[in-house]
Amino acid sequence: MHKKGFIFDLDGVIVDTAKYHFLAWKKLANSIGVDFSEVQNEQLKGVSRVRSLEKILEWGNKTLSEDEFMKLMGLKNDDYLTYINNMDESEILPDVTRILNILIEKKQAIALGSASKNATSILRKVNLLSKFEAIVDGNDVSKAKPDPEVFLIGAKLLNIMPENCIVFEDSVAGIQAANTANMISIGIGDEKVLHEADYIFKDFTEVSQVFIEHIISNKIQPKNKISINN
Ligand code: B16
Ligand code: MG
Repeated sequence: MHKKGFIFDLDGVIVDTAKYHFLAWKKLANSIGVDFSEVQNEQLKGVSRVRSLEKILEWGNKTLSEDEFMKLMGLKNDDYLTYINNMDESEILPDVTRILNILIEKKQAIALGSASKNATSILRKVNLLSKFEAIVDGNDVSKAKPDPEVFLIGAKLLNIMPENCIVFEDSVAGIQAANTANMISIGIGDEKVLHEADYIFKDFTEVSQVFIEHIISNKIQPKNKISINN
């Protein structure tokens, strides 16, 4: 049996913390007289906290001193953490646990590749931390998605070549990062948004055991890439 590296994004893939980021950013933005839409919010998914605030300020045509910028990032995170503190296993997205258990049963390598600095505490809250062999999060990277750094570090920690890794992502930036890393990119979410992915599923209920087995045995190749090493 081949061993592959399966790298999961967190927010929007394992748990729907994207909705909490949206609520916290919107409240923060509104407090400085800026508003943004759910369509604009797509651009905040998967990108770092710093970049998120930069974008919100761009949308509102605002400039801030560095101190104010840091203060607002802190306020947003404090608000976000009030949502996180109430999380439990019931917030794991449908069939995530089923897929993780299939991968564990098949002795595949599993990592987390998230931009969030809160990733470990969220995984602990929903009781999934022990399923991951490696965690790469916002504390470990210097370049945010769409830079491939987060996934390349994940592959390295798993000791699996990037072309033998598979990324599950809900964000455009994350799919681009996986593609640049030469990994199989699997979009979880809306196909209109995630059309750059090799494969797209609405959620994990659509991902069959056979699909996973075919990836492991190299029967499924990336659609958007020229070749993959077996
Ligand atoms: P934090 P992911 C990302 O997580 C979110 O999608 C993105 O909206 C957020 O700005 C980023 O984490 C940073 O999160 O403020 O908790 O450090 O999707 O890469 O798991
Ligand atoms: Mg995400």
